[in-house]
Amino acid sequence: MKKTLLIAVLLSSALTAFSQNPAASSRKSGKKTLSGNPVFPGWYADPEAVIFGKKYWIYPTYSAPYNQQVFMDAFSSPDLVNWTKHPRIIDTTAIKWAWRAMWAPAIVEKGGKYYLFFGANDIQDDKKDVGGIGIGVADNPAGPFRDYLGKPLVDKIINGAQPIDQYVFKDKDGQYYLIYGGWRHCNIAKLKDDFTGFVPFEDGTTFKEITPQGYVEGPIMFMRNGKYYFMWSEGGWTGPNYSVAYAIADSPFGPFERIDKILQQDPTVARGAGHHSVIQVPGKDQWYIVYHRRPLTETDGNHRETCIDRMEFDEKGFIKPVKITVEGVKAQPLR
Ligand code: FUB
Repeated sequence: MKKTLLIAVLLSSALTAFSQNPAASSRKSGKKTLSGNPVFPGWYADPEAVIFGKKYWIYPTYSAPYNQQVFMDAFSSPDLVNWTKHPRIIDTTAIKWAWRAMWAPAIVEKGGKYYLFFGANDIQDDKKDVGGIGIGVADNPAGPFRDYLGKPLVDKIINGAQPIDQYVFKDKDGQYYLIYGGWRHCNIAKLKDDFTGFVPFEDGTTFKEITPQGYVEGPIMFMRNGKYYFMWSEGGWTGPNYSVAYAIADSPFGPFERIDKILQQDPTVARGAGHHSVIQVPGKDQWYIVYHRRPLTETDGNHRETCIDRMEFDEKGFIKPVKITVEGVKAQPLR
């Protein structure tokens, strides 16, 4: 082969390899086409991901020592790749009874208002400690959120569940449920229409325990093809083995039988992958898992970062094990 031809062949194959590497071509064009993981800088855990209008939003816990957890930031994105920080959407100056450990936000929009459910104070003894699950309300997803009730919505330890790690699930009939609980117990309760309290179930009880085997904390629920998917975190959140497992049922009350673990550490990528939420691209069977994990170089329990990866189902509807990545996900603008 002539020298010039050889150079041309080598150049062309190098260019092909470059264009097939999204991270490299993204860097070259200056336009980010992959989110990368973490998707934004800083120590942020327990991410609640939602779609409001044409934007993705993530509401995480500010991951720091408990006494410094006196506010929450939020992040919005048009495409999962480019994120804007909205600082201090809520803080304890607006919530008189909350003073530390503001954790695990869960947000819903209803009637043009945004309701941000959060845990505060990490109560250990409901006879002595004030705190539990509260609600902030705002006219805008970026806040500022003010105290909706002036007191916690749940301030007792019921069925053994610490009042933390709330998730608000809207059923197909429009009914909203609060699903929550730490200390290896999970409860479900029917929310009143205006979220000011609960409606008892027909048997007279208000809180039903739906704890599956292995459950520790961080519950979420969603529907796909008429089935109720219940997911939760297992293991200790400060350690490497924190992870996510799931169950499927025909009702939001279960029974939920643990199927498998689908998110966990990868010793070549990160440790302690857990406490997640999921988002579905509207109108498509395309899903993302939004979770926190700890960089391999970090051992401090609070050093948790928010990441996004694809979540896929097999033909029977089971969730496939998630591959956690450094490159994250491709741009997915909302239409
Ligand atoms: O971020 C504080 C706590 O860590 C959460 O409430 C738990 O679920 C764990 O992620």
